[in-house]
Formats: sequence, structure tokens, C-alpha cells
Amino acid sequence: MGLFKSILNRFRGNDIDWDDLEETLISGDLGIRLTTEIVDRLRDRKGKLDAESVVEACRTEIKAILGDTPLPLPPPGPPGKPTVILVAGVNGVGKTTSVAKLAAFLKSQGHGVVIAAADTFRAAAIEQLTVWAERIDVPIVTTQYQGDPSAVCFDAHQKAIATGAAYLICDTAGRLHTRHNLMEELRKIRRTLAKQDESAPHERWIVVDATTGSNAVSQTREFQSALDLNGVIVTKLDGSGKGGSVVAIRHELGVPTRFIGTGETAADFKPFVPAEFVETLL
Ligand SMILES: Nc1nc2c(ncn2[C@@H]2O[C@H](COP(=O)(O)OP(=O)(O)O)[C@@H](O)[C@H]2O)c(=O)[nH]1
Ligand SMILES: [Mg+2]
Repeated sequence: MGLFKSILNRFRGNDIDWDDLEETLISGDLGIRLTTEIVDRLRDRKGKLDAESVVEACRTEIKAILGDTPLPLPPPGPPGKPTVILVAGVNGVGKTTSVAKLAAFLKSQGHGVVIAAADTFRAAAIEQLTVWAERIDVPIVTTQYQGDPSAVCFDAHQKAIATGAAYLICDTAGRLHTRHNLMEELRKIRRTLAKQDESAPHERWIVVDATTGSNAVSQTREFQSALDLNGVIVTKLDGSGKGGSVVAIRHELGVPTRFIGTGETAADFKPFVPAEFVETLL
């Protein structure tokens, strides 16, 4: 059930219990900081509040955080200077699937796309992206299992430059031997991509799973320090997750959501539209 509906169900016809409201907002994954801010602001209001006016106030707060207009897509790079999108995140959140979906989306807009299979830590990951590449008919650059992820990204960048592709999208591992190694590897990939174009990777996006709740915020915080993130892809919004974590991520860390995933096929993917998200998903 959506966040706003939960609030209505809980408080319709009753007085607003502030602790209860706090609990409801936290269970909608808005995070403690944002929840406290919203509740404090509501408590300061004069006059009696009913369930409807609480929902309206929450909606207004959330809209103010997310903004009204969707962010433009990252512009396609001119031939020889592809826009590079580096995709990171912990294991199982949907990185590889999202890389393929994003490639299919950009291709459907008429752009040339190359993808890089830089999760060399799991043999299955290379195979998984290769299958996707065939399915969506997009060129892919791979290396052998346990090969150097930075080298794959470098080679793929070279290929994207040479073929005049507008975008390069790099899939990465969600797990190495330690989290420290993973962050170091991501930093290295970032430096390597800057070798052929100092402005690359232009986009550094984290993938978060809507069903993991507030973990998504702590994951973003961790990857933020290695990658200076400028985008989020939120996946599995077709599942039990309410997606409130993307509001908390924007509010607490300033990183905007760019795309949403709502299923396992390439079609279950579209740009994030704040108004639509607030009205239908939250
Ligand atoms: N229901 C649903 N499943 C998804 C979505 N995105 C990815 N998945 C599934 O989540 C699982 C892990 O995805 P994968 O791309 O391998 O994650 P990675 O480890 O981050 O690369 C796969 O079974 C995907 O099909 C989504 O938006 N909705
Ligand atoms: Mg993967």
C-alpha cells in the first residue's frame, strides 16, 4: 500500500497521533531526518489537522524536495566523445539489468550505445550482460573472468570513441573481496575513464533496490564518497518497496533519481518523473 494511503487509513476520522505519523513515514522509507522535519513542521501548524491535510502537507514537502520537472537525459556525446555513464551499486540491486535497459532505452531514441561488462568478479555477470547485449543488439566489450575491470572500461571507451557512439555505459561489480577493495576499484575505473576524456565518466549513477528501504540511503552515502554520484536508478518498484528512499537520498545526499525500473524486461524502465512518482507510486 502507498504511503499516502497508509496515512489516510490510519488517521481518517481520528486525531493525528504524532508518534504514529512518525512511524508511518519511517516505514515509508523517508528516513528519520526527513520524517522529523516533516512532523515538526506539521506540529507547528495552527488549527486542527485531519488525515487529508496531513497527506496534502506530506505531498507538498516531498514535491518540494524532488522538484516538479524531470531532469533532462544526459545529452548524447558528439562522435569521438561519447557520454560515459558509470553504473555502480551493491550486489543484486539490478545493475546489470539496468545497464541493459538503459542501453535499450537510449538505442530506442536513435543513439549509438556501447556497453562494458566490467563486473569481472562473477563469471555469470559477464555472461548475463552478453546475453542482454545480443537480445537488445548493442555492442559489448568484455574480458575474461577475473580480468581487469578498468581495462575493460578503457577498451570499451576506445571502441565507443572509434565507432562514434553517443553513449558508453559501464556495468561494475557489486562485491569484491572487501568493500574497501570495491571502492578502490571504482575510483580506479573512474580515473581510467578520464584518460581518454578528462570529463568522463560524465554520469556516475548508483542503482538502489526499492525493497531494501533505508539501506538504500546508507549505500548511496558509501558510494558517494568514491564516485561523487550524480544520479540514482531505483529498481524493483513493482515489488513491495514504496520508493520513499529516493526522497531521502535526494534530501540527505542531494543525488537525484534519473530512471526507475519496474520489472525484469527492457520495457520495464523509464525516466523518473517526480510528479508521476508522487501521485502514483508513493
Ligand atoms: N521485479 C524486478 N526485478 C528486477 C528489476 N531490476 C532487476 N531485477 C532482477 O533482480 C535480479 C538482480 O539483477 P541484476 O541486474 O543481476 O543485479 P546486479 O547484481 O546489481 O547486477 C535479477 O533477477 C533481475 O532480473 C526490477 O526493476 N524489478
Ligand atoms: Mg551485475
